[in-house]
Amino acid sequence: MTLTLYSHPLASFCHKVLIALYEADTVFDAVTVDLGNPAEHAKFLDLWPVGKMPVLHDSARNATVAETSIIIEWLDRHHPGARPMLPADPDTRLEARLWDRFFDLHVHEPMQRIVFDRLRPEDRRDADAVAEAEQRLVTAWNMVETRMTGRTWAAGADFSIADCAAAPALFFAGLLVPFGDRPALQGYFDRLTGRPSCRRVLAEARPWFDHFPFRDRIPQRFLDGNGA
Ligand SMILES: N[C@@H](CCC(=O)N[C@@H](CS)C(=O)NCC(=O)O)C(=O)O
Repeated sequence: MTLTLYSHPLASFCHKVLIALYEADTVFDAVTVDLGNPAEHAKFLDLWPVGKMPVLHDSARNATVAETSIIIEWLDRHHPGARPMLPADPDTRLEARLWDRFFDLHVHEPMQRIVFDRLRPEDRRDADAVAEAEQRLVTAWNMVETRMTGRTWAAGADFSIADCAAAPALFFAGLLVPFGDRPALQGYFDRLTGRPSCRRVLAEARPWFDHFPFRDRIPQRFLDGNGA
């Protein structure tokens, strides 16, 4: 197999790349990496010393590709599938890149802060940092509500890299700071989680949900498979 993705079914940034792979119907080998296993962790650090998942190996070009946005661009360029994730029009492509960055930096990142804080022992938690991350998510929700009013996808008319970034970020962050009365954001989330690629990723994550510290907030439809 030319392509190997080193990832984990519960890891939200891995979901972003898996969605792109499933959208394109790209064939690849999936290697599940358990970062909690010291031997596997050490092996993964040899591949990408930063230690962040996912990482793609492309044996056809003898290339190790990291960072989700770069992996998706690499796939579009070297293994184009049924649907490109980077829009062809340069201005729309830039918009897609902007919203990809937005969802990674202003939704996914504060979500990770809150989750990592919860995984720490209680006496090492940082309530101020959590409150700040929650406030960033409120700001993000207001921005997405404005952006998605009258739109189907985040950039251009078609599903793109921006939507790959949005799906896992909204799924997990929405459990921490609810969307509230924001119909455009809620409608976008429902479209994303109804998409076959996203449903497949959530179905593969389901057996691992017990390891997520806010599992009790996951709506029942995602736990029993009706929403995913
Ligand atoms: N900017 C990176 C972020 C990747 C990332 O944060 N991955 C998480 C999993 S969702 C990870 O590997 N965490 C392990 C760790 O921090 O030790 C990307 O887009 O690929």
